[in-house]
Amino acid sequence: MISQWRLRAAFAARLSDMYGREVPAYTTLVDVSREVNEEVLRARGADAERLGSISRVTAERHGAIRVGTPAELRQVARVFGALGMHPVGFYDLREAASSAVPVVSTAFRPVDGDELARNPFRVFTSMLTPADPRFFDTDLRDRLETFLAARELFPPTLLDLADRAEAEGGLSEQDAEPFLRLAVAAFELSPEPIDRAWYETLEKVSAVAADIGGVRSTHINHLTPRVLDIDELYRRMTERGIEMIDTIQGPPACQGPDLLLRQTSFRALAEPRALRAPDGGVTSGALRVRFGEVEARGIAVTREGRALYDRLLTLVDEQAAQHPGAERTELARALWTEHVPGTERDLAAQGLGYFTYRVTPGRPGDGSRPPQALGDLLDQGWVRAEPIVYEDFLPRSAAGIFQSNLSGEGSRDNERQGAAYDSAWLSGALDREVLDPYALYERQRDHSLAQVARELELDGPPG
Ligand code: OOG
Ligand code: NI
Repeated sequence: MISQWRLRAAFAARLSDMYGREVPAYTTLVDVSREVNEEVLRARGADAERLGSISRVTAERHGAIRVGTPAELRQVARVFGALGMHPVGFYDLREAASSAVPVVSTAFRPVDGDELARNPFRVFTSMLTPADPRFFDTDLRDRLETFLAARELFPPTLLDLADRAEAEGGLSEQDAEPFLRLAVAAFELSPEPIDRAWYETLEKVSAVAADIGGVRSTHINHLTPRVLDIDELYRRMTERGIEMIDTIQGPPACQGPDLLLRQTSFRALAEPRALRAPDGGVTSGALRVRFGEVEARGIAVTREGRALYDRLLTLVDEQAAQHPGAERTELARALWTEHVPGTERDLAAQGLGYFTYRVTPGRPGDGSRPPQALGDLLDQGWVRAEPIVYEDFLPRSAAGIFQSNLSGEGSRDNERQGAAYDSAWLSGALDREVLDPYALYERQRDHSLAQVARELELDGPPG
């Protein structure tokens, strides 16, 4: 029996091989990431592995895919369910982006600490919103929904195998091979000619809508390795002549522990695609939709930590508007230095970051009883805190990544009321609960505190 995590690791590795063949610059990105990671490990030793072992980080990837309908999303959820990946978080990119990005999203990922440590592969998954009148009029919506209803993204054999893997916690060796082959193939770029007129109709509204609803299959949009020093990676990619987007999204580079998520990407490349003209003739064209992204992950923040992050982003926006000549990154760095604690200890003390706690091994016993308060346990060396890695995404960054790689702004009519979608709606559409990321981090922290209480025989978890 091949367990779910082995299937997940194999799927991620095969997808990465496939994407490297399709988009060779992605392979450069993976190579440079590995090079930077090895150097950081040499320079910083054990500290470099504070947010994940080097083997986890080296294998770590996230992918991004885009589908058209709730029915397609439910099928995707079955494929990822087979790999032990669950929907976590709701992202409304229609609101986060200024240009036309008519999608709502979630991320499929493992949720248990052990599973994340084995292989944290995650996929940011977006679904088109044809019902949103800000982007689609009734006629276009009808045509789009008819087009989407007629296509099949995942063959029934794949879905049957996926259901079996999910129900039984894995697959036999004999079933694993066809499952993996079909699953990877489902995300390969299709050679089937694209109806050019239809694609262009959608492109006028949104390049994302055309990428999703203009073709009869789906494909991986990008894959993202993890790097331990994203500023250094950005310099090296640029030195190699690969055109990167203008910025690194997320928190600025700062002294102190890494927080949340920093991401950047190289620009979408022109890929040859077969196009069918209205007269039926097929020509070779080029589309720019797929790219490579890289990310550095930091500590997961609490709701309060996240509110601080969002507040600082707004302040950066305001200051940048007041001082048009100023560098955004410099403004951000100054604000962060002023407002964000520079040590793990202060992050924990101010309730801004998530940590797990462990009893310090071999603490010399002087016979005294441990204190009950968490702060005292930490100060007196009874217990140590270890940061929890941020496993999710950031809507502003996601919108930035979408936008920086769009060919045009598209169009949206902000006078109209948008169609409402939220996490509960998405749970209903998926027929699976969309999990709350904060609840997952809290659960990890609370488990560790309960364990500390048991080991030190405290009166309940330390607070
Ligand atoms: C997804 C963009 C979001 C990220 O890392 O924030 C994303 C897409 O382009 O489909 O992948
Ligand atoms: Ni991404």
